[in-house]
Parts: sequence; structure tokens; C-alpha cells
Amino acid sequence: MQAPDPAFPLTLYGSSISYFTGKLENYLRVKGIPYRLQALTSRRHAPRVRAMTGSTQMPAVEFADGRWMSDSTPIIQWFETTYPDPVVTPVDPLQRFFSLLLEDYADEWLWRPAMHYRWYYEEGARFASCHLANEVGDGIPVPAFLKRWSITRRQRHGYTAGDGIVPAQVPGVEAIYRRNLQHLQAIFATRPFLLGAKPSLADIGFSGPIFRHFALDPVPAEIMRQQAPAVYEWAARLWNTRLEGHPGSLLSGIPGDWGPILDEIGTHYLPYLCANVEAVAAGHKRFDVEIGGVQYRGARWSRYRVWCLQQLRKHYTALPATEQEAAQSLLRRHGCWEPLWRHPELPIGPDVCSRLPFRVDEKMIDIYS
Ligand SMILES: N[C@@H](CCC(=O)N[C@@H](CS)C(=O)NCC(=O)O)C(=O)O
Repeated sequence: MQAPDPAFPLTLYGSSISYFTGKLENYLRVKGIPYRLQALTSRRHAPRVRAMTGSTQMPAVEFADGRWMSDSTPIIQWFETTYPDPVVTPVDPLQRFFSLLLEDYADEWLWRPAMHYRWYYEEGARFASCHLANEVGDGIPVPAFLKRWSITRRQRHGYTAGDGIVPAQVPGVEAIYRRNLQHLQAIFATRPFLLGAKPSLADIGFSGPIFRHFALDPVPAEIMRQQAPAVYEWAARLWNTRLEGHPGSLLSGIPGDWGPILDEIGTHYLPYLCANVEAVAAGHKRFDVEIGGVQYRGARWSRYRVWCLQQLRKHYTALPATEQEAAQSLLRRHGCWEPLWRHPELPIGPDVCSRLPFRVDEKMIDIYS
């Protein structure tokens, strides 16, 4: 394994087409933190990454001093606390809470249409499997066509057909993407970033699905270019923006045009999180659920997403009283309040994931294998 480059404080292990690697790269770039991207190859790097973080998921960060981190959301929170300047997470408590909500939604719900477009269509699967076979599969002594075949098969079994997307429901899953494009197009047609004239945490959250999936994979990228060019432009703008010395400022409050996204969270994402809580509580690794008219069959449980819901509640509870009131009223208006609290008890221990971002709680990660 290559030693960390002393010119860079960080080595980022991941893939140049990975959702969460792209999200963290956007964060590090906006923040002005230099890093070196190292392909996390299954053969040469994965064993060490697992030993040092508890998981092989990407991205993983290695500091020159030997510390390691995993999981983009707590990694970003750690950087924001340890190196607050320039700040990416809004300082205003209400904006911070709703930005964390949007980040979680982009991480965990837009993941589904993003994986769908990449692996369902031959065009997407050919591009991504060729890329990953060379990048992540480098050094594995099997023919390239076999690597491509096994990567495609694994991803479809783990994240598309094998995660509840039956063929009849494909239009419903694609509609999630198209609606989100419309919501975002309306925003970026009027200002450069989600919360005003400079990037903030919500932009970083949306960069996960958009930068390395929707704006890159052949099928969704063409839809974006045709139907939401302002979103396409935003993805490049974010990549090219540094906060240091940036003259832009944030709007105050929660912009009204976030409303349609909050509606999606209230009618789709949070009801899905509730169904996932029920599955985990019942010990069902697979569950059927209807969300917004889309019937998912045999979706995989995710213990990690129970933790995500627990985190959202913690962020709400940590708000000062007046902000709690304002947040509650906005959450109610968009159908988010009831599902946020529907299940008073979550099937999760209080100390789960408490060592993040330095150590992943292995029992919470349901990586498909
Ligand atoms: N919550 C994690 C999720 C990381 C994640 O799921 N990364 C994907 C690649 S984008 C991965 O490594 N998946 C593991 C696998 O499919 O084996 C984060 O935010 O970093």
C-alpha cells in the first residue's frame, strides 16, 4: 500500500464514479482542503481500509498522521467542527437542521433512482462496469469481461432489481428523478446555489446523486441536459467553487422553493424510513412497501437508515425552543412531522455508530455481498 503523500494531508480512497466519494470531494474542494484520490481497489486497498475503519465502503479518508475516517456525513460534521473556517454548514440553527435533512434525503433516497439509472440500462451498466473493472478491480487476475459481468450482476442484485425495484415500477422510480430535477431546475434558474449565492451543506448533499450519477451516467445525464440544464450547470459550478474569499452570502430562513423537496421528503423518504424501521424491528431483511404509488417488492432492510432517522430526530431535539417551533410548523406543512416521529421507539441502541467517523459500526452496515 502506498504511503500517504506528504504534500497532501489526506488520501481519499474511493472511485472517481462513486456517489459518496463525489460528495466528499465536492465538500473538500469547496472547503479548500487538498486531498489525493486513490482508487480503493478490492485487492490492494480494501483489506487495509476494512482493518482501519471497520468497513470497505467508500470513501475512506486516511490522514498523514495515521488516522482514518469513514462515512461522508459524520466526516463532514467532523471537519465542520474541527476546522470551521470557511464554514459550509449554515450557522443559523433552522437552516442547519433543514440542510441536514436535505443531505440525508439526497444520500439515502435519491440513491435508489441513481443506482437504478446506472445499473438498469445497458448503456449505464456498460460504462460503469468497464470503469469499475479497471479502477476498483485493478489487479484481480480474471478477464475483464468477467469482472464487468460480476460487477453488473452484484449491483443489480444488491441495489436495483434486488432492492425492490420490479420492472413494472421502473416508471415510478424514474419519476422520482424527474420530479427532483424539476424542483432543482426551478431553484437554480433563480440563484446559483440551494441557499443563496454561495455553496452550503445542502449543495454538498445533492452533489452525491447528481455529480457522480445523474450528471454522468448516459441516460439520466441526457434527461438532465434536456430538461434541467440549470442543474447540469450547478453541478459544474459547485465543483469549481471555493468558499475561501467567496463574496456570496446565504439567504435568510428556509426558501419557499425548498417546499417541493420537503414534500418529497414527507410523502416518500420519511414513509420509506418508517417502513424500514418496521422491517428492522420485526427482523425482516426484506420487505414490501408502497411509497407514493410505487410498489417496492423485497426491498432490503437497512439498519444504517434507522440510525439516519435517529440522527434527524437528534438534530431536531438539539434545536433551541423557538427554532423547534418554527421547524415543527414547516415540517408539518410538508407532511414530514408525523412520519419523523411515527415510531416512538427505534430498533437501535443509544451508542450505535458512536465511534463514527473514526470507526464504522459493522453491524449497522448492510453491504450487499
Ligand atoms: N453512508 C456512507 C455510504 C457509503 C457508500 O455506501 N458508498 C458506496 C459507494 S458510493 C459503497 O462503498 N458501497 C459498498 C458496496 O457496494 O460494496 C457514506 O456516506 O459515506
